[in-house]
Amino acid sequence: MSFSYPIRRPEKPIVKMAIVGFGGCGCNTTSNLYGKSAIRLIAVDTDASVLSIAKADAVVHIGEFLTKGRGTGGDIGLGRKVAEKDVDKVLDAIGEPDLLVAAAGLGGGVGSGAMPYILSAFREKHPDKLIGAVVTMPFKYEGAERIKNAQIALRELLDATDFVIVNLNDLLLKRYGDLPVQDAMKIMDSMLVYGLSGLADMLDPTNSVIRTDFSDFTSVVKRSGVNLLGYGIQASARKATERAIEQCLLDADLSTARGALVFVKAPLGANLKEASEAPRVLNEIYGVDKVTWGLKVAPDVKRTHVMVVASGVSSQTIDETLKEIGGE
Ligand SMILES: Nc1nc2c(ncn2[C@@H]2O[C@H](COP(=O)(O)OP(=O)(O)OP(=O)(O)O)[C@@H](O)[C@H]2O)c(=O)[nH]1
Ligand SMILES: [Mg+2]
Repeated sequence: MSFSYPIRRPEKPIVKMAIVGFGGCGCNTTSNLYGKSAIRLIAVDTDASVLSIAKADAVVHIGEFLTKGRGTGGDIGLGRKVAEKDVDKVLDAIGEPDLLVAAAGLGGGVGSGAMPYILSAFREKHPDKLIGAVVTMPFKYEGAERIKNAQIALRELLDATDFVIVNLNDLLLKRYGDLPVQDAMKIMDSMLVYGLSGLADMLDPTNSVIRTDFSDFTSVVKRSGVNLLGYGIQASARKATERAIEQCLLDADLSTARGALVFVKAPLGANLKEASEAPRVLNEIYGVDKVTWGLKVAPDVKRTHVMVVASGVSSQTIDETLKEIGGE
Protein backbone atom coordinates (compact mmCIF):
# COMPACT_ATOMS: atom_id res chain seq x y z
CA MET A 1 0.00 0.00 0.00
CA SER A 2 1.37 3.43 -0.77
CA PHE A 3 0.42 6.78 0.67
CA SER A 4 0.74 10.04 -1.11
CA TYR A 5 1.02 13.25 0.84
CA PRO A 6 0.50 16.67 -0.62
CA ILE A 7 3.80 18.57 -0.62
CA ARG A 8 3.45 21.29 1.93
CA ARG A 9 6.79 22.72 2.96
CA PRO A 10 7.17 24.68 6.18
CA GLU A 11 7.80 28.39 5.76
CA LYS A 12 11.47 29.43 5.93
CA PRO A 13 12.08 31.23 9.21
CA ILE A 14 13.43 34.70 8.55
CA VAL A 15 15.75 36.15 11.15
CA LYS A 16 14.96 39.77 11.82
CA MET A 17 18.03 41.78 12.69
CA ALA A 18 18.15 45.42 13.77
CA ILE A 19 20.99 47.76 14.61
CA VAL A 20 20.29 50.74 16.83
CA GLY A 21 22.93 53.46 16.90
CA PHE A 22 23.10 55.73 19.97
CA GLY A 23 24.72 59.17 19.99
CA GLY A 24 27.11 60.68 17.47
CA CYS A 25 29.32 57.65 17.04
CA GLY A 26 26.42 55.15 16.95
CA CYS A 27 24.55 57.20 14.35
CA ASN A 28 27.73 57.21 12.26
CA THR A 29 27.58 53.42 12.30
CA THR A 30 23.99 53.33 11.02
CA SER A 31 24.89 55.83 8.27
CA ASN A 32 27.86 53.71 7.22
CA LEU A 33 25.70 50.59 7.04
CA TYR A 34 22.80 52.22 5.24
CA GLY A 35 21.98 50.59 1.90
CA LYS A 36 24.55 47.81 2.42
CA SER A 37 22.39 45.03 3.87
CA ALA A 38 18.88 44.04 4.81
CA ILE A 39 19.43 44.96 8.46
CA ARG A 40 16.90 47.43 9.85
CA LEU A 41 18.68 50.54 11.12
CA ILE A 42 17.54 52.91 13.85
CA ALA A 43 19.35 56.14 14.80
CA VAL A 44 18.82 57.57 18.30
CA ASP A 45 20.22 60.80 19.73
CA THR A 46 19.37 63.92 21.69
CA ASP A 47 21.36 65.94 19.18
CA ALA A 48 19.11 67.17 16.36
CA SER A 49 22.05 68.12 14.16
CA VAL A 50 23.40 64.55 14.28
CA LEU A 51 19.96 63.17 13.43
CA SER A 52 19.52 65.61 10.55
CA ILE A 53 22.30 63.83 8.66
CA ALA A 54 21.95 60.29 10.04
CA LYS A 55 21.01 57.63 7.51
CA ALA A 56 18.67 55.04 8.98
CA ASP A 57 15.27 53.40 8.47
CA ALA A 58 13.99 55.12 11.62
CA VAL A 59 15.26 58.19 13.44
CA VAL A 60 14.32 58.78 17.07
CA HIS A 61 14.87 62.10 18.75
CA ILE A 62 15.12 61.65 22.53
CA GLY A 63 15.30 64.18 25.36
CA GLU A 64 13.87 66.95 23.24
CA PHE A 65 13.01 69.12 26.24
CA LEU A 66 15.84 68.06 28.50
CA THR A 67 18.68 68.93 26.12
CA LYS A 68 16.82 71.29 23.77
CA GLY A 69 17.97 69.38 20.72
CA ARG A 70 21.64 69.38 21.69
CA GLY A 71 24.03 66.68 22.94
CA THR A 72 24.29 65.91 26.64
CA GLY A 73 27.84 67.28 26.80
CA GLY A 74 29.21 63.98 28.08
CA ASP A 75 26.78 63.88 31.04
CA ILE A 76 25.79 60.23 31.64
CA GLY A 77 23.33 61.26 34.38
CA LEU A 78 21.50 63.40 31.85
CA GLY A 79 21.69 60.60 29.28
CA ARG A 80 20.07 58.27 31.79
CA LYS A 81 17.30 60.78 32.59
CA VAL A 82 16.56 61.19 28.90
CA ALA A 83 16.37 57.41 28.49
CA GLU A 84 14.00 57.00 31.43
CA LYS A 85 11.69 59.56 29.89
CA ASP A 86 11.77 58.37 26.28
CA VAL A 87 12.40 54.64 26.60
CA ASP A 88 9.02 53.67 25.11
CA LYS A 89 9.60 55.83 22.06
CA VAL A 90 12.86 54.01 21.34
CA LEU A 91 11.43 50.55 22.07
CA ASP A 92 8.55 51.23 19.66
CA ALA A 93 10.98 52.16 16.91
CA ILE A 94 13.10 49.05 17.54
CA GLY A 95 10.13 46.68 17.38
CA GLU A 96 10.79 42.98 17.95
CA PRO A 97 13.90 41.86 16.05
CA ASP A 98 15.30 38.40 16.82
CA LEU A 99 18.75 39.94 17.05
CA LEU A 100 19.25 43.49 18.27
CA VAL A 101 22.71 45.02 18.11
CA ALA A 102 23.29 48.43 19.65
CA ALA A 103 26.22 50.58 18.54
CA ALA A 104 27.87 53.52 20.29
CA GLY A 105 31.13 55.15 21.19
CA LEU A 106 31.36 54.86 24.97
CA GLY A 107 32.40 57.96 26.90
CA GLY A 108 29.60 60.37 25.90
CA GLY A 109 26.24 60.92 27.61
CA VAL A 110 23.93 59.24 25.11
CA GLY A 111 25.96 56.12 24.34
CA SER A 112 27.07 55.57 27.95
CA GLY A 113 24.06 56.93 29.84
CA ALA A 114 21.00 56.21 27.69
CA MET A 115 22.02 53.08 25.79
CA PRO A 116 22.49 50.59 28.68
CA TYR A 117 19.17 51.68 30.23
CA ILE A 118 17.26 51.18 26.98
CA LEU A 119 18.86 47.79 26.31
CA SER A 120 17.90 46.62 29.82
CA ALA A 121 14.34 47.71 29.15
CA PHE A 122 14.35 45.85 25.82
CA ARG A 123 15.64 42.71 27.54
CA GLU A 124 12.96 42.94 30.21
CA LYS A 125 10.26 43.30 27.57
CA HIS A 126 11.66 40.62 25.22
CA PRO A 127 13.64 38.12 27.32
CA ASP A 128 13.73 35.63 24.43
CA LYS A 129 15.54 37.96 22.00
CA LEU A 130 19.28 38.04 21.45
CA ILE A 131 20.97 41.34 22.31
CA GLY A 132 24.46 42.52 21.51
CA ALA A 133 26.40 45.77 21.58
CA VAL A 134 29.30 47.05 19.50
CA VAL A 135 31.22 49.79 21.26
CA THR A 136 34.43 51.76 21.21
CA MET A 137 36.37 52.66 24.37
CA PRO A 138 37.61 56.27 24.42
CA PHE A 139 41.15 57.40 23.61
CA LYS A 140 43.23 57.93 26.80
CA TYR A 141 43.73 61.55 25.86
CA GLU A 142 39.98 62.19 26.09
CA GLY A 143 40.45 62.36 29.86
CA ALA A 144 39.51 60.59 33.08
CA GLU A 145 35.83 61.50 33.10
CA ARG A 146 35.08 60.04 29.67
CA ILE A 147 37.04 56.93 30.52
CA LYS A 148 35.09 56.53 33.76
CA ASN A 149 31.79 57.00 31.88
CA ALA A 150 32.84 54.30 29.44
CA GLN A 151 33.88 51.90 32.21
CA ILE A 152 30.55 52.25 34.00
CA ALA A 153 28.66 51.78 30.73
CA LEU A 154 30.68 48.71 29.78
CA ARG A 155 29.90 47.08 33.14
CA GLU A 156 26.18 47.80 32.63
CA LEU A 157 26.23 46.56 29.05
CA LEU A 158 27.76 43.26 30.05
CA ASP A 159 24.74 42.78 32.32
CA ALA A 160 22.14 44.03 29.85
CA THR A 161 23.25 42.09 26.76
CA ASP A 162 24.29 38.65 25.56
CA PHE A 163 27.52 39.82 23.96
CA VAL A 164 29.60 42.98 23.74
CA ILE A 165 32.07 43.59 20.93
CA VAL A 166 34.67 46.06 22.12
CA ASN A 167 37.02 48.15 19.98
CA LEU A 168 39.76 50.04 21.77
CA ASN A 169 40.32 53.47 20.25
CA ASP A 170 43.82 53.44 21.78
CA LEU A 171 44.65 50.37 19.75
CA LEU A 172 43.43 52.18 16.64
CA LEU A 173 45.83 54.99 17.55
CA LYS A 174 48.68 52.57 18.15
CA ARG A 175 48.21 50.74 14.86
CA TYR A 176 47.17 53.54 12.57
CA GLY A 177 48.43 56.62 14.44
CA ASP A 178 50.51 57.77 11.48
CA LEU A 179 47.50 57.98 9.19
CA PRO A 180 45.36 61.12 8.94
CA VAL A 181 42.55 60.93 11.57
CA GLN A 182 39.82 60.56 8.97
CA ASP A 183 41.59 57.63 7.31
CA ALA A 184 42.18 55.85 10.64
CA MET A 185 38.50 56.30 11.56
CA LYS A 186 37.49 55.01 8.13
CA ILE A 187 39.44 51.80 8.75
CA MET A 188 37.48 51.22 11.93
CA ASP A 189 34.20 52.16 10.25
CA SER A 190 34.74 49.77 7.37
CA MET A 191 35.71 46.92 9.72
CA LEU A 192 32.43 47.46 11.56
CA VAL A 193 30.41 47.61 8.36
CA TYR A 194 31.96 44.39 7.05
CA GLY A 195 31.59 42.61 10.40
CA LEU A 196 27.96 43.58 10.96
CA SER A 197 26.85 42.96 7.37
CA GLY A 198 28.79 39.68 7.56
CA LEU A 199 26.52 38.63 10.42
CA ALA A 200 23.45 39.28 8.27
CA ASP A 201 25.03 37.43 5.35
CA MET A 202 25.82 34.43 7.53
CA LEU A 203 22.21 34.21 8.67
CA ASP A 204 20.89 34.35 5.09
CA PRO A 205 20.62 30.79 3.70
CA THR A 206 21.08 31.74 0.01
CA ASN A 207 23.95 29.81 -1.66
CA SER A 208 24.89 28.02 1.57
CA VAL A 209 27.02 24.91 1.27
CA ILE A 210 27.54 24.38 4.98
CA ARG A 211 24.77 26.24 6.66
CA THR A 212 25.03 28.15 9.92
CA ASP A 213 21.72 29.31 11.24
CA PHE A 214 20.45 31.52 13.99
CA SER A 215 20.50 28.67 16.50
CA ASP A 216 24.23 28.09 15.85
CA PHE A 217 24.90 31.78 16.30
CA THR A 218 22.78 31.91 19.45
CA SER A 219 24.56 29.02 21.08
CA VAL A 220 27.93 30.67 20.46
CA VAL A 221 27.04 34.15 21.73
CA LYS A 222 24.21 33.73 24.25
CA ARG A 223 25.25 35.22 27.60
CA SER A 224 28.89 35.21 26.54
CA GLY A 225 30.28 38.58 27.68
CA VAL A 226 33.10 40.06 25.64
CA ASN A 227 33.24 38.93 22.03
CA LEU A 228 35.51 39.51 19.12
CA LEU A 229 34.11 40.23 15.66
CA GLY A 230 36.52 40.28 12.74
CA TYR A 231 36.37 40.23 8.98
CA GLY A 232 39.12 39.46 6.50
CA ILE A 233 39.31 39.38 2.70
CA GLN A 234 42.30 37.57 1.21
CA ALA A 235 43.30 35.14 -1.55
CA SER A 236 42.82 32.10 0.72
CA ALA A 237 40.57 31.12 3.63
CA ARG A 238 43.60 30.64 5.87
CA LYS A 239 44.94 34.13 5.22
CA ALA A 240 41.49 35.72 5.44
CA THR A 241 40.90 34.10 8.84
CA GLU A 242 44.24 35.29 10.17
CA ARG A 243 43.52 38.76 8.85
CA ALA A 244 40.04 38.82 10.43
CA ILE A 245 41.54 38.13 13.84
CA GLU A 246 44.62 40.35 13.55
CA GLN A 247 42.54 43.36 12.50
CA CYS A 248 40.36 43.33 15.62
CA LEU A 249 40.92 46.29 17.88
CA LEU A 250 41.03 44.31 21.08
CA ASP A 251 43.88 42.59 22.94
CA ALA A 252 41.83 39.38 23.07
CA ASP A 253 43.11 36.00 24.14
CA LEU A 254 41.28 33.50 21.96
CA SER A 255 42.58 30.44 23.75
CA THR A 256 40.14 31.24 26.55
CA ALA A 257 37.17 31.67 24.15
CA ARG A 258 33.99 29.80 24.98
CA GLY A 259 33.54 29.08 21.29
CA ALA A 260 33.78 30.56 17.83
CA LEU A 261 31.76 30.78 14.71
CA VAL A 262 33.56 31.24 11.43
CA PHE A 263 31.75 32.00 8.22
CA VAL A 264 33.50 31.63 4.87
CA LYS A 265 32.25 33.21 1.68
CA ALA A 266 34.34 31.76 -1.12
CA PRO A 267 34.48 32.56 -4.83
CA LEU A 268 33.07 30.10 -7.35
CA GLY A 269 35.44 27.19 -7.86
CA ALA A 270 36.90 27.26 -4.34
CA ASN A 271 37.41 23.78 -2.97
CA LEU A 272 36.18 22.42 0.32
CA LYS A 273 39.62 21.55 1.64
CA GLU A 274 40.85 25.08 1.15
CA ALA A 275 37.74 26.55 2.80
CA SER A 276 38.08 24.20 5.76
CA GLU A 277 41.36 25.91 6.64
CA ALA A 278 39.27 28.64 8.30
CA PRO A 279 38.02 26.61 11.27
CA ARG A 280 41.39 24.83 11.41
CA VAL A 281 43.22 28.13 11.94
CA LEU A 282 40.97 28.94 14.89
CA ASN A 283 41.35 25.53 16.39
CA GLU A 284 45.00 24.80 15.79
CA ILE A 285 46.64 28.22 15.80
CA TYR A 286 44.44 30.12 18.21
CA GLY A 287 43.47 27.18 20.43
CA VAL A 288 39.68 27.59 20.27
CA ASP A 289 38.11 24.28 21.32
CA LYS A 290 34.64 24.62 19.91
CA VAL A 291 34.42 25.99 16.38
CA THR A 292 31.24 26.10 14.32
CA TRP A 293 31.67 26.95 10.68
CA GLY A 294 29.59 27.91 7.73
CA LEU A 295 30.41 28.09 4.03
CA LYS A 296 28.79 29.89 1.19
CA VAL A 297 29.93 30.00 -2.40
CA ALA A 298 29.19 33.38 -3.89
CA PRO A 299 29.48 34.37 -7.52
CA ASP A 300 29.93 38.04 -6.53
CA VAL A 301 33.27 37.68 -4.70
CA LYS A 302 36.71 37.29 -6.25
CA ARG A 303 38.66 36.60 -3.05
CA THR A 304 37.72 34.67 0.08
CA HIS A 305 35.79 36.54 2.76
CA VAL A 306 35.91 35.27 6.35
CA MET A 307 33.94 36.52 9.31
CA VAL A 308 34.93 35.38 12.79
CA VAL A 309 32.95 35.68 16.01
CA ALA A 310 34.75 34.43 19.11
CA SER A 311 32.73 34.49 22.30
CA GLY A 312 33.65 34.90 25.94
CA VAL A 313 37.20 36.01 25.18
CA SER A 314 39.44 37.55 27.81
CA SER A 315 41.27 40.82 27.33
CA GLN A 316 43.81 42.30 29.70
CA THR A 317 42.62 45.84 28.98
CA ILE A 318 39.02 44.98 29.74
CA ASP A 319 39.94 43.03 32.87
CA GLU A 320 41.86 46.05 34.14
CA THR A 321 39.03 48.39 33.16
CA LEU A 322 36.46 46.39 35.09
CA LYS A 323 38.76 46.03 38.10
CA GLU A 324 39.13 49.81 38.25
CA ILE A 325 35.41 50.23 38.79
CA GLY A 326 35.12 47.29 41.14
CA GLY A 327 33.59 44.73 38.79
CA GLU A 328 34.96 41.27 38.19
N1 LIG B 1 36.26 55.35 16.48
C1 LIG B 1 35.44 56.40 16.61
N2 LIG B 1 35.14 56.83 17.83
C2 LIG B 1 34.32 57.90 17.95
C3 LIG B 1 33.75 58.58 16.84
N3 LIG B 1 32.98 59.60 17.29
C4 LIG B 1 33.05 59.54 18.63
N4 LIG B 1 33.85 58.53 19.03
C5 LIG B 1 34.10 58.07 20.40
O1 LIG B 1 32.82 57.95 21.01
C6 LIG B 1 32.79 58.61 22.25
C7 LIG B 1 31.40 59.19 22.46
O2 LIG B 1 31.19 60.25 21.56
P1 LIG B 1 29.74 60.60 20.99
O3 LIG B 1 29.19 59.46 20.23
O4 LIG B 1 29.91 61.87 20.25
O5 LIG B 1 28.91 60.81 22.34
P2 LIG B 1 27.34 60.73 22.52
O6 LIG B 1 26.95 59.37 22.89
O7 LIG B 1 26.70 61.38 21.35
O8 LIG B 1 27.07 61.60 23.84
P3 LIG B 1 27.02 63.20 24.04
O9 LIG B 1 27.51 63.82 22.78
O10 LIG B 1 27.91 63.41 25.21
O11 LIG B 1 25.61 63.52 24.33
C8 LIG B 1 33.92 59.62 22.17
O12 LIG B 1 34.41 59.87 23.45
C9 LIG B 1 34.93 58.97 21.27
O13 LIG B 1 35.81 58.15 22.01
C10 LIG B 1 34.08 58.08 15.54
O14 LIG B 1 33.63 58.57 14.51
N5 LIG B 1 34.89 56.97 15.48
MG1 LIG C 1 26.60 63.49 20.89
